[in-house]
Amino acid sequence: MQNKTYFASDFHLGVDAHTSSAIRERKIVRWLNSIEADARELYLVGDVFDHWYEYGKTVPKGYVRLLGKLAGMRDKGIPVYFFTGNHDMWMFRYFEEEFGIPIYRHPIMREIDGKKFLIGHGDGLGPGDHGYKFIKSLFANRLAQAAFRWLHPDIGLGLMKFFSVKSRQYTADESAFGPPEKEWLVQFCEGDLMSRDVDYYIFGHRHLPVYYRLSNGKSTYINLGEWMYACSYGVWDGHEMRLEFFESEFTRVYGT
Ligand SMILES: [Mn+2]
Repeated sequence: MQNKTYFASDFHLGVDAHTSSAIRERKIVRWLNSIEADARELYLVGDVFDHWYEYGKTVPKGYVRLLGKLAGMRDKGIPVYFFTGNHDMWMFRYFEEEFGIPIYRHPIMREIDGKKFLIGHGDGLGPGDHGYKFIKSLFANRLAQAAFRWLHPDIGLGLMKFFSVKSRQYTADESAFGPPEKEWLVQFCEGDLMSRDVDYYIFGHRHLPVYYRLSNGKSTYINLGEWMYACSYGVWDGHEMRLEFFESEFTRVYGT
């Protein structure tokens, strides 16, 4: 029965980490094979690619196993939603046109089985993240995007890979889970709850699997973690939201 909603983020394909990008891509496809039978929807919540740029007539080499798998899921009628992260902001029309996968650049509200979900990559939200907010304003600039298009792709994508490593240094998104007042996304959720009602906040970007009960006692902030080490993902089964791990030796959940 297709009654589960799946969420994952931060695959960072294109960069080698604990596992190489090629091994990780195959693992992600195995995960998608394993969830396909009961998946009602799939949300890929940003930084799927470590760097990406779409030109008028061409896209970066590689990732064909993942793209083929996503195409197959879409052809079977499973909705897939894609969010840009800080590393793959320059995704444009290709996913919509080729796969029927919409791209979201900002958090969206979704009602699923009567519960309210706010879903987004989580970059640049909350009080901090200043270095990153500067890079984001540069990358979101239309003139910069248009100028970049005129570079030869070998040069342009090389530059992107360089900036992608820089961006990770600025965002320092792999530091340990701090006290709540230091966690920008916890702060964002607490502030956001003052003006509206949300049951689940689903974010990536933090690179730590987090399951954190917010101070109103009923809302939850979930961070999906990443796939360079933990291979964590979120699943909503109609009653509860869980964090799970796929073929992983790093199974720690923070904030609980
Ligand atoms: Mn990331």
